Amino acid sequence: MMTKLCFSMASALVFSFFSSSLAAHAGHEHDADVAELEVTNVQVREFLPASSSSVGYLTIINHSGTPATLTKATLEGLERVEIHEHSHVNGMMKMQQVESVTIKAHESVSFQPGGYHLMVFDPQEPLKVGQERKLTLYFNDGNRLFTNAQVVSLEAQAAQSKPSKHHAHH
Ligand SMILES: [Cu+2]
Repeated sequence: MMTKLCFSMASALVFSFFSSSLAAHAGHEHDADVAELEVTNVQVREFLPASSSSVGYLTIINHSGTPATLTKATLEGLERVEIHEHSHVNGMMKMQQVESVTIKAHESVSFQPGGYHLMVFDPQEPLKVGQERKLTLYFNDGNRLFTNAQVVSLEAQAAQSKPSKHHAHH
């Protein structure tokens, strides 16, 4: 009796912590309802001289019928990664850290100049153009996604991310 009570209290604590993900799954009966996520165009820019941070971009595609919420990212060999967004405040472009980014069901979110981006700090060794570094994405339902980030130069990144209203693929 006592054991059961303790167990349910512990469960309640855990569940309240993950309440948003629980709510998202409410009504689903499948036991393995893992979000089907795809990550593409993962790149991180080399650090510029005398700069303490650099920036990473990627696209997360959510193929599932359940929203996915990214809460954290880590990059191999970097002490710290933050999720940032750019926003316009009173006509000024402002950058701020965000707690999470939600990718709605059957939609995608691109981390790109002027929008969401990963801010990376404190490399243990310099990032070199052409390297690949393991990127881990953490989601609020406990899922993790592993991928490789390509280290690119500022020039390559600028060339790729020229503002364009059209898709320049193919
Ligand atoms: Cu930033």
